[in-house]
Amino acid sequence: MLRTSVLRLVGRTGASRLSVLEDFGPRHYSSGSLSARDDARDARAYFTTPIFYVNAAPHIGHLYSALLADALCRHRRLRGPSTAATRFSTGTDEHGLKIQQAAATAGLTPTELCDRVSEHFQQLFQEAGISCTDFIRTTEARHRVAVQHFWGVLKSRGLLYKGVYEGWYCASDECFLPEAKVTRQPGPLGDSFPVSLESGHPVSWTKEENYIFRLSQFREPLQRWLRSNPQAITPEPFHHVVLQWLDEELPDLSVSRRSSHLHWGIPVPGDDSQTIYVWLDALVNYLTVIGYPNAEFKSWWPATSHIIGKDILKFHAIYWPAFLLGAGMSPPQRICVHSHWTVCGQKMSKSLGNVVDPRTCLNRYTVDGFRYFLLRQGVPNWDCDYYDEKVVKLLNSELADALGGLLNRCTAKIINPSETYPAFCTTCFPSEPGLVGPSVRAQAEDYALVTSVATLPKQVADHYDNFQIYKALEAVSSCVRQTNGFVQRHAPWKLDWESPVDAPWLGTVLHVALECLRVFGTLLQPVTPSLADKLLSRLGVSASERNLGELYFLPRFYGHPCPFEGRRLGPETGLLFPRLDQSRTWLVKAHRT
Ligand code: ME8
Repeated sequence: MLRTSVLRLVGRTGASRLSVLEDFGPRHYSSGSLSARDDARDARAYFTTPIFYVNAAPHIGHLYSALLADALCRHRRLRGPSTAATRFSTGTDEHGLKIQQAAATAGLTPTELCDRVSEHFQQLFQEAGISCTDFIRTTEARHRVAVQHFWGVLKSRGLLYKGVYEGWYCASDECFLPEAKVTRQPGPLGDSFPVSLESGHPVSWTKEENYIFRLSQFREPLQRWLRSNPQAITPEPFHHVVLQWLDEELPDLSVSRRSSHLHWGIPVPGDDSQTIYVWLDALVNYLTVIGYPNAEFKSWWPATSHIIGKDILKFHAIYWPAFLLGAGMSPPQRICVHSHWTVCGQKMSKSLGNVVDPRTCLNRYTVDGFRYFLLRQGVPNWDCDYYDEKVVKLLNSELADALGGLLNRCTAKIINPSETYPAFCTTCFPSEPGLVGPSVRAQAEDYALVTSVATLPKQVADHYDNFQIYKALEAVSSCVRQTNGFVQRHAPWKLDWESPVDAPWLGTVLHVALECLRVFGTLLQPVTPSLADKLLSRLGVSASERNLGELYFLPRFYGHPCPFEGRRLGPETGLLFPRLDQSRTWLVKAHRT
């Protein structure tokens, strides 16, 4: 009975996979806007970050996860009104042994600790411009209702039984470990103690009667789900890893702890002597947010993209889909996995004292600057090392010099005295390359620039769809460089507005460069919202002209009217991104080997 319903659900999930914008047809003419058909495809989207433990203050890794989700969500909203049905949740994971112990160590009640640290996360996310629609705390009453209901469903389907669990438990990671995943570490007095091979955190031997979930029944359904949804886990190497894990035996999973040992959690319904395992409790947050167990949750599930760090892949790619299948629901549509930020080549940890405080970074590098840095440098497939010189170098070169310099070159009074979007001259820059004539001024490289910028929005959308935001930013940055090359090649500062020969070409050079800047500003909105707003406002682009659906690059080149031509630029508001001072004291110095 169970098996039939599982198979049916897997089939349905396969059919409704998150689509990639594979078919990019221009709506009106050959520019790089996204088509309405693409927008309509997946009307609803629900993005989530992990909910973060409140045992310690947030660091740049937590902010990074939230930024990835934020950028994905903002990019989707920009695609047009039909994609506005977007939900984005984050929050704090407040139950479990880890929090119970951290509160005791800090001399606080668990509630005091949770309130305090959850507030830190909320403040950080607000400061960093995280546009979440929901912030969940697992200590909320609505969550308790959802978890206990979910538990009841698993129980009624015969998936929970009572048994004795004996083995290792790691409180820091809140997980059970087989003997093969435990090693011994030398202690300070020549003794040794058992630790998790993966995380290095201490483990302790546990033997108690718990409720056990029949996880072993789900090995094949999980394999089928992953094989028929090759994009369910992105990037691909993580998908592969999970399939490898599933090649091995999948033991049943203990999903409760004795309340005398773990009291800080949600009691098992009908059995107060047991507390629900914190990971089962935590994972259900994704359902609580969308209204579970009320039927309204069905309009958002399973249109979900979970953004997670690689450390919690097993919980999201094995336990969670198995729980969902067990409860008669579809697995999430997509799990987007990213690697970790290290500091000077080392894992960030309180005990090493190398935790980078994200609020200091936001103050130091500005909100947009630091958002840009993390999203431009963070690569999902590999760990990325943090140090301050890297931030300063990147932001000075890409935001201050390349982008800011380009804007300045095209809008400065000395070059653009009328402070307008000048006219584009089709004789100077005919749409057909290779034409010769006395007034033709465009060169082969200029046509290459037009092609690059025209196809940029689609390229960027593909990178977002493939969870490669850093590649989207790399592509924008490369086009910014190309545009600077274009301006440099034609040196508008050497052309004369008063000369009837120069003026049409001078206007055209500025028009093309401003059009490129308009595309860059529009595409940068998900990553650097304030900087993009400043840039687009300076160009005189109104709020209703900033969607990707309306992003038609250089329409005059394609023989269409341009609404910006002849328009006054917006007011001058100073440097787009002031250069950062190299001589500051560093928080984290470069690590040289
Ligand atoms: O695991 N680099 O919470 P957590 C990048 N409560 N990202 C990092 C990182 C780093 N160095 N360190 C942490 C938990 N992260 C559970 C989650 S979800 C139902 C429950 C990010 O506070 C990354 O997203 O330990 C990682 O998966 C998450 O924070 C772990 O946060």
